[in-house]
Amino acid sequence: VTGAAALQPMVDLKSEHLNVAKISENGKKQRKNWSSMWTVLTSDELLLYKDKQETNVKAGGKTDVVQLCGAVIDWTTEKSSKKNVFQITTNTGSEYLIQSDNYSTASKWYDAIRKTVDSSTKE
Ligand code: I3S
Repeated sequence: VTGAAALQPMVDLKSEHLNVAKISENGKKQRKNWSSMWTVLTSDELLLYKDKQETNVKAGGKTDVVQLCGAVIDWTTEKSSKKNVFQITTNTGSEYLIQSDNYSTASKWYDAIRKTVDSSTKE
């Protein structure tokens, strides 16, 4: 899914601000830098925006795109001292930590992303 179709969020999950730190890109370790991102889950991608307003910008507004096909998602207590942190590792070797201080928010996103990983990987 590309372009306008990728901007169509799944209806059953709200877009929301989550704390995100990209810790490696294509297998190359990066310095951890947490930032609050506006996250949107589509049928096969997690879209990351600097803020909510950017979702209205059709081109170039996306800060990052996490490809969920073939990705692995797991809770982690080792990669951060923060609570409620899960990691997404993409099939190209990029690693993201995602966190919310609110457990129900974090687990709701974990469950939805894991389902999306499973369904997009089977296709
Ligand atoms: O894994 P680290 O290096 O302990 O992660 C911390 C750093 O990213 C730190 O930034 P500086 O390297 O600029 O000090 C952040 O402020 C911390 O939040 C990171 O640790 P946590 O445990 O919060 O993920």
